Amino acid sequence: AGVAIAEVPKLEQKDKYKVGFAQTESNNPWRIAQTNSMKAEAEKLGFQLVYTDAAGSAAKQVADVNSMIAQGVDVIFLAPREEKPLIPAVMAAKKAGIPVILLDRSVDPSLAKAGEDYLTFIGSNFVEEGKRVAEWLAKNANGKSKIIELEGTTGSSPANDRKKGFDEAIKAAGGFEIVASQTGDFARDKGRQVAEALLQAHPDADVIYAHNDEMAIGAIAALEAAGKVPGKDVLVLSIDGGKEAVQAVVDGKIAAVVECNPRFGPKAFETMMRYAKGEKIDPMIINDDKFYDASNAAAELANAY
Ligand code: GYE
Repeated sequence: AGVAIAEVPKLEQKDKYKVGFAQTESNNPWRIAQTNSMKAEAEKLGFQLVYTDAAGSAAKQVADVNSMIAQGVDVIFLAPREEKPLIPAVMAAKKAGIPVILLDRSVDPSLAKAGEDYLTFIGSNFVEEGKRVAEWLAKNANGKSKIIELEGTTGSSPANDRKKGFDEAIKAAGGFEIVASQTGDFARDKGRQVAEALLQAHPDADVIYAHNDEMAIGAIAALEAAGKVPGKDVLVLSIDGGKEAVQAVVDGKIAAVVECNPRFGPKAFETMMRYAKGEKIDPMIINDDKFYDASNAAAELANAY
């Protein structure tokens, strides 16, 4: 075996940086809020931002990172679409001497390590998010027990971990059954279509757990089209906490949402500059997530992205 360099490339201290941000897709309000937050912070600091949008393709995202390397950026912020396919991009940046900071999604921990191959992961604890949804359900199910799970993008860290956290906690709670679990790719219309098919196959399902707001909103459309009343016949649960979903909680259509905050800009750039100063950076920087249900949604609506 060759000699692996167990160190993240250094970052020089400078007044102005050229920074890459490799976004994964822009098909939902969460992604747009994240991009806007990154752009606003770069502008505030007077840094040049090289922004790319992989449009839902891991292969394009790898190419985007390679192009940033060729353009000589100082640092790369990467929101890896899936855990495994983005490993070559992380390794290529390391080899080129460019530190990588993972934003909001992670890569396979057996293939790339924080503090060695990339600097750190900044984002939510997705296992915990799924667990919080399950624990809320266990307390507030009112006899409902047959769950349809709409998974996020296959192979992405939030889909893997939101499933793990929820499934384990719901099993531990006892009395529930996940009757179907299928991907809706974190997308509204895919979520609607998958929910429609699964509701036909499992007409007795009375809970829908969606790994993000977009699929939950799609599922609400599927329920209404099937003549069911969301919030009454079927409890809908979600993660993200964007305005539209928090409004749906106010309206009684979504029962509860765990927030996943997309406003990464300030923390992302602050972390990068602390690293340049020579500070030690934690391998994981975990965001605090709020929780919305009927008890606080109206009051929190104005704060939602
Ligand atoms: O929940 C979803 C987005 O990676 C945490 O990706 C993020 C997720 C978020 O497209 O809406």
